[in-house]
Amino acid sequence: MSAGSPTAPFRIVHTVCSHDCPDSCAVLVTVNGAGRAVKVAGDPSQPVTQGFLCGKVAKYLDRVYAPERILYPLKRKAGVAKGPLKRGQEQEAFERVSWDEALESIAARLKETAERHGPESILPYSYAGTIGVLGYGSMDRRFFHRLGASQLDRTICSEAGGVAWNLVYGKKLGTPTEDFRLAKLVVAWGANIHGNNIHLWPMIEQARRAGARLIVIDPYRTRTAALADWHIAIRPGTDAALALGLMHVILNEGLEDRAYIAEMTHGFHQLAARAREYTPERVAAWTGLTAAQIERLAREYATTRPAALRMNYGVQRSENGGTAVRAIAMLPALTGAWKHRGGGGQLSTSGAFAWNKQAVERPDLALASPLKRLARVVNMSTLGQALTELGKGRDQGSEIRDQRAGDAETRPEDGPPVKALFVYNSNPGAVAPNQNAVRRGLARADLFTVVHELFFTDTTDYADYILPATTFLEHTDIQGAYGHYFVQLSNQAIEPPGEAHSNVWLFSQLAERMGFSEDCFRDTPEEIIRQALGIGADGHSTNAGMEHITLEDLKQQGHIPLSFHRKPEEEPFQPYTAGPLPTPSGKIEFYSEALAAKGLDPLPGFVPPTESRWGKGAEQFPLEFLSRKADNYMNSTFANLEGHRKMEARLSQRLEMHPVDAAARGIADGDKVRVWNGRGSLTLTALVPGNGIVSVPAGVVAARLDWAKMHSGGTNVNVLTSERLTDLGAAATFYSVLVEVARA
Ligand SMILES: Nc1nc2c(c(=O)[nH]1)N[C@H]1C(S)=C(S)[C@@H](COP(=O)(O)OP(=O)(O)OC[C@H]3O[C@@H](n4cnc5c(=O)[nH]c(N)nc54)[C@H](O)[C@@H]3O)O[C@H]1N2
Ligand SMILES: Nc1nc2c(c(=O)[nH]1)N[C@H]1C(S)=C(S)[C@@H](COP(=O)(O)OP(=O)(O)OC[C@H]3O[C@@H](n4cnc5c(=O)[nH]c(N)nc54)[C@H](O)[C@@H]3O)O[C@H]1N2
Ligand code: SF4
Ligand SMILES: [Mo]
Repeated sequence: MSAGSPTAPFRIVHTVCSHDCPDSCAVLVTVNGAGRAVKVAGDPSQPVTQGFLCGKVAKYLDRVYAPERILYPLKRKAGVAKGPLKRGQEQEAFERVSWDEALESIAARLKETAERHGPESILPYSYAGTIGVLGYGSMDRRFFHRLGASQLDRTICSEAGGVAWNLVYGKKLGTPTEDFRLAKLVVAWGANIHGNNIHLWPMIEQARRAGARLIVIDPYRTRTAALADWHIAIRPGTDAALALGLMHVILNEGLEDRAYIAEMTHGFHQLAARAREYTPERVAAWTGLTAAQIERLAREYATTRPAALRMNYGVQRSENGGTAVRAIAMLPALTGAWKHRGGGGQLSTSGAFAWNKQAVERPDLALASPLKRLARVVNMSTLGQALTELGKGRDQGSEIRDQRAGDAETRPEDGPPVKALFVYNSNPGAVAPNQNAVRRGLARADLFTVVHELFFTDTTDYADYILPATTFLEHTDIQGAYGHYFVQLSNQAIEPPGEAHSNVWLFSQLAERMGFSEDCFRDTPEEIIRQALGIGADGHSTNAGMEHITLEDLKQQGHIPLSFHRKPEEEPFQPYTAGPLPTPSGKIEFYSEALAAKGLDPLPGFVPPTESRWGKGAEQFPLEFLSRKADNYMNSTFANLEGHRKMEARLSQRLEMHPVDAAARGIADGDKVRVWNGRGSLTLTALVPGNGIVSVPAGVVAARLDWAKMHSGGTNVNVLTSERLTDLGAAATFYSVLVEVARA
């Protein structure tokens, strides 16, 4: 399956899609005799990929061979100020330099910055451009630990939900994706399966052919919602109330599983007392549903077996989204849904992959840094503040620390201002909240910025140096998943174009220029893969769940299931059916002493988001704004490619409005509208459906994430989002935003 004969005209290489998607598809790349990739296809032998790719990656060669790829290291020309550049003309602001010159200059500048301002004045900024173990965080982490650079708290995506799930279950495990086909009821709760997690869809279709129903709980009418048996268009940010209302009905009607609760859970009586407060009538007033709907949903959920809950990260991008996820996560524990194969639920499967992170990331190298300790932590979801406020003596960190429930570490946040920013695997100029603050920070003349990228993004416009990066076809990596249980090897299929180099290569080279002498900076990708697997003397992994895996087998097979998922038919994996669990009580925690000890509510409760229809700001900005992901992009990735833009054209730069809200403002479909709040303003084109099929409830508007530089005004939806953080996990709140809209 891996490399074929070099003399054959074509070979097929096993790779893994490394985009930030739960599906982590096995991708077969056909490479011709000239070393050019000519086809990408889903691996039919991978049980979740099932031989197909999403629309975005089916067109992947458009990205790999895009004429706009950055091919050489570039340096900002003297006298050219940082700031938005016109598309297609970015090159003119930069001059080509050799890798040697770039690496020498960057190393010299980092050394000087560390000496003058302390190493913590250097901030790495990365997220999930690739989720391969090596590309996401290996040599880069070693490099920044050894340097003593600030650590980045990677909260922009899943931290609120992750912390919440772990408070309840101790570890992120879930119903195997393949087992959703056995469910009789699937509830997609804040999960756009059809748009963001397409490989779960065939399982649901199969379940429905056998009589299952699909219920979608989402304020927005996604493709998933449009295809559901029942779409519940809940008001944004009110999910904790709904979950507690369901508990109320379930307990009132005696639909809970007493035996399961007694054996597996902690704090049932406290939770029951709390749930008693959440009558269907009260919950109806918050969520916008009727009491009858809430009762019906509770009964259907609690009495259908197996019932599978697919939560994704939509719920937790809201101010109190952590608590909401906690409450929802408790539902299958209350009904004992985990006991029935095909039931239970999934937020993420990532907890199953016990990579040897210590060996890969080497946090111990911090002791060899000038700090001789781990560096301060800066929250990536408040990048605007970090670049404009840090070092001014204001301890904006305390708020962040207090909010980080379930996390005992001290996280000092004040210290020197950020003087150097090293961006890779991310496009903060487009994806980070409060874009105007981010831009003000990035534009600082005294900030030295390096960006390792494939394209001229919203972020490279602010770079001093741009370095060319690789796609997953061009480097080797190993990958787990957050939507299945397979370890997969991604082999390098083609040579990188021009002088592009991988993240591992870049930080290994930089380490050498910095004079870091530790051997680990010279590790090859294969050596790091062995370390990640914890390969022991007998050639097998020593990681829990991977003991049967050897690198040789992975090279042969491409994908290997984790040990508990090897015989899915004879020995199906059903998480949380036997204890003890890795929570403080060893049980599923309805009640959390850990939260109580921090002075936080130990039980889930509903608190309306401050930035919502119940907040003070609603007088001035009465509409709740969903700054959504695009179905045909991957966050901001692909938004520059013509073919992907065509697929997304119907909704690109549109503001989706309910006819009632549009009429109240004299807005008609196709009108140019200004969308604004206290943080910024954006011009979009109104989309007001005339056919009665509305995508958003009254009071809610929606638009999609893309590249800011594609807009005439040079900003995208994140000019409206805030740096306020979630209740748990100190994560971003992309779905708690108020705006007003008027005809432009
Ligand atoms: N096509 C495509 N696929 C992607 C991505 C992409 O950008 N495009 N991004 C990838 C990434 S990074 C991630 S993290 C995953 C995320 O995958 P999902 O978690 O599915 O992501 P979202 O689209 O943020 O949220 C899911 C749904 O939650 C809804 N929602 C918003 N607010 C609320 C609320 O208060 N309550 C409820 N019940 N629902 C709410 C949204 O309308 C949305 O339809 O998808 C990955 N896959
Ligand atoms: N308004 C709003 N904002 C959002 C979201 C939302 O739903 N709404 N979603 C949030 C979420 S869930 C997430 S996960 C974040 C995602 O934020 P990011 O992780 O920044 O995601 P992308 O926009 O995909 O940008 C990744 C960049 O990494 C580059 N890249 C890819 N592979 C490599 C590589 O191997 N090396 C290097 N050096 N670079 C590489 C890509 O070209 C791309 O420009 O966005 C968040 N922002
Ligand atoms: S983006 Fe997701 S669905 Fe598409 S190929 Fe990659 S892993 Fe598969
Ligand atoms: Mo994400």
